[in-house]
Amino acid sequence: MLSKSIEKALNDQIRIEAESSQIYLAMACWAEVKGLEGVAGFMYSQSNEERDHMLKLIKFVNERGGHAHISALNAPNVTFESFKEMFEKLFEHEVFVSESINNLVHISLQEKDYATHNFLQWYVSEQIEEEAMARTILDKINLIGNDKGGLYLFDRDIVNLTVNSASMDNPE
Ligand code: OFO
Repeated sequence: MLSKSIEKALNDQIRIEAESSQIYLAMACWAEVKGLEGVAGFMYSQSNEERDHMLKLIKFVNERGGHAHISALNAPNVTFESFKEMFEKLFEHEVFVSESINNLVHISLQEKDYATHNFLQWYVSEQIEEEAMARTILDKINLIGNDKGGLYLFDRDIVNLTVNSASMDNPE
């Protein structure tokens, strides 16, 4: 059975995951209208993953005697100066999500809720992967600089990143 404070903290995380999904959906749209098909595909897939993260939390809350709340969401940014700025925002957002997960882990330990603590370990690992992937992408973008040919290859190759992470990363 979840305590009221853990239930509230998990519900806050449900909203964060839902907002993450919307943020990446907006990024997918921006990339798609700019003709960056590969980047758009990557962002659509990220958006789906975030929705899965949200659903996993919803099921957990409801199964443990709580009530998952579906709440209003903040509107995401819909335009970006460049695809580099967009990926910087993605990285910053993932760092923010990691902090939020860490905070949840902390609360679960304080309350001696070991079931929630155990459940959250999946999110801890997930955040390590997502931050590492965002860092790798930013490194590649810095290498490309203003080279159009490099951007063409980046947009083509990011599709493989999507496929790899999707097959590695099926939330049950
Ligand atoms: Fe990428 O954040 Fe969910 O957990």
